[in-house]
Amino acid sequence: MITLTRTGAQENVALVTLNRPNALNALCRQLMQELSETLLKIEYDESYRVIVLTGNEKAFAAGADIKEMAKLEFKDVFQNDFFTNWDTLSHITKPVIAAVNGFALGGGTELALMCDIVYAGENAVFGQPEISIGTIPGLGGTQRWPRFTNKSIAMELCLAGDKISAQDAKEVGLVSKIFTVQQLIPEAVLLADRIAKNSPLIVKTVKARLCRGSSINAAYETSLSQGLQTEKHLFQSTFATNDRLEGMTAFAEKRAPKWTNQ
Ligand code: CO8
Repeated sequence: MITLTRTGAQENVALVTLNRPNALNALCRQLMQELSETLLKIEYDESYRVIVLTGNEKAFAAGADIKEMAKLEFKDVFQNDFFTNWDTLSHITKPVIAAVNGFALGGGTELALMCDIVYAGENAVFGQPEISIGTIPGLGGTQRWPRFTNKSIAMELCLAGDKISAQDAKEVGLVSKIFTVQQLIPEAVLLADRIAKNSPLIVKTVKARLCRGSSINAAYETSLSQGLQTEKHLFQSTFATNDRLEGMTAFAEKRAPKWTNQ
């Protein structure tokens, strides 16, 4: 249900494809287990620098598998923790770009919200329709939407279950760029290439939860003053790396930097 393809100009981009087309990539337990395993494999393989997460042209993911969930009782989701590992994506320290064509609903939108950058195809549809099936977002939707946008938009999405277009998603700040359906993945891979040519160590400092600190992610998880302090400490810490010295020296010497990841 998950395909992993090595791609990019330097063959260091992991293209992870949700591959359950008959159910519009609905997120069933097996798919999420395979996704979690694939992401962890990429996380610990140094030859991968950046991840692009995508689906197919009709669906990124139409949400959690409603047919599978319909049978569950409280004890299954609480005591037996049916949804274990469903949030692995949010713990990955390598940059993740979502390339969203088609439906990204419920858990599909929430996967996109967990990614660092969201590119959308012009046919993309986002939304939190859980309310219409008698439940609420469970993979972070009620928490991340207010941080990405504002209370009013978050409430509208989660209370009415409205679907929004790629253009709307760009206007509210979830999506950074929109492309044609065909151009979406090539453009996401080009972006991944631009990220991958930087020092992995410094990329990690921008993105990752190093000792629970991070730079951009801190903006979503702390107050402004704590976030500014985290940024300052991480900025200072780059001066303990060779890659910071190399990057600045290479600029002054008008040459490309040679990263050693140290
Ligand atoms: N679950 C299971 N099957 C699905 C799902 C789904 N979410 N979405 C689509 N499918 C299946 C359909 O049942 C259909 O199967 P079949 O051919 O066997 O009948 C097939 O995919 C094609 O779907 P449609 O015929 O419905 O295609 P349409 O183009 O007519 O409609 C829609 C596309 C609008 C996307 C429609 O399928 C739809 O509304 N899907 C459900 C969307 C939804 O409500 N998603 C939210 C689910 S709840 C959720 O995500 C909560 C996440 C919280 C997780 C918590 C973890 C801790």
